[in-house]
Amino acid sequence: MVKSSKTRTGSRKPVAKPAGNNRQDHLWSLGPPVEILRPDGRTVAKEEPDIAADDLLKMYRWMVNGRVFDERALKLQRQGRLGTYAPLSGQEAAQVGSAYALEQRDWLFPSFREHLALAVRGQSWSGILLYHGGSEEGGRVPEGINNFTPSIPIATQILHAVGVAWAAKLRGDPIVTLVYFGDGGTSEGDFHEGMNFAGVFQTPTIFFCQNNQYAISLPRARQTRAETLAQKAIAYGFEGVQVDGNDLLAVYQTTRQAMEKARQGGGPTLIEALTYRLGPHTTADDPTRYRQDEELQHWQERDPLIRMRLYLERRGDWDEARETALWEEAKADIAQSVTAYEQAPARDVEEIFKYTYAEMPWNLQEQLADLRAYLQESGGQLPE
Ligand SMILES: Cc1ncc(C[n+]2csc(CCOP(=O)(O)OP(=O)(O)O)c2C)c(N)n1
Repeated sequence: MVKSSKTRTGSRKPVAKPAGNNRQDHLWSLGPPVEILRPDGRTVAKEEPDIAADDLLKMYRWMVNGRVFDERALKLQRQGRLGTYAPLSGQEAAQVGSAYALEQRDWLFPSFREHLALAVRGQSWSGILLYHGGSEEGGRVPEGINNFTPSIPIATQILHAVGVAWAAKLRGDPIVTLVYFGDGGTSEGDFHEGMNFAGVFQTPTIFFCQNNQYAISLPRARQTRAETLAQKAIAYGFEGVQVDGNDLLAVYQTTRQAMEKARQGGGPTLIEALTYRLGPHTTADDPTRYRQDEELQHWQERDPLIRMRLYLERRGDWDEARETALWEEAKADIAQSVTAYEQAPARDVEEIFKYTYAEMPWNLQEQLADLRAYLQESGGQLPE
């Protein structure tokens, strides 16, 4: 595999070891973000990265599908046909490059914005819509797909990912876990506890931070005084890498390297993917209240889809006709998924009480009884 001309966080510059300190050799200072593709679709290095043409096309297809899905989901919410939804546009390279790099046996732990990563791993778009439509069915990950369900409480999924990785290590099961979280997630205690545990026990975990520059309205600069989020790994004794998160090839290559290292017993890696959320935080948010138009424009020019399309065209693997056909196919596929979602049988409202505990605790039993009494009185009408 061709190395980017830029390198992993500090693999060039080991931090000086003060006398008497028992620091290990695996300490890194900061290097520039890993980059393979420039925004104009040209590669940073002369040599082409060693990624099969078929994989490049598949990953680009996923990115386009993700964009089409995202735009459609946003409209469905606006039309009252979907519940609250967290858009992913702008983060396609970060999600596809990382999810595609994993093997099927590996486990993925999403937060609430990784719809595309879930789809890359085999979950259906209609199932993902069911989740956002409030159906219990949407929370069921089909057998054989090693994705956890989305975690809404920020950073809690990090502990799950480290725990599963540790269990696998103890059992001698050569799997890797990858956990997504945002820049805001790095301020949670769960992040630090998970990172520390992973460092001490050398768990095969990839901490994948999508630094999309905001935690709702809070900008990255207010999140931490640290120059990068990747450098937080240094405190826990393992490698932290910053990567251009809108560069599909750099994300894919960096994640693969972290995965191979983890599988060979090399322990965890923190990857900070520098990206941008082009849309609102969720459908309940208005980003014009805290972001400037110029900033949005700056990132629109770095749209990960444009960069990849230009790259494929330059390689001679792509043209206008294929591009048009791909978007048409993606729109048709997503339209079918929307139909499947809307035609799914309505679920019983009582299900919301049923799937969290093997035995329903007393407080849920009381609430269920209250609901039944209410429905009897209202003639089956739910409250507005
Ligand atoms: C423990 C917890 N605290 C607060 C919230 C409310 N909340 C929802 S999203 C969010 C910001 C998350 O930002 P970031 O981690 O950067 O992820 P992003 O939304 O940008 O993908 C907050 C504070 C929550 N869901 N969970």
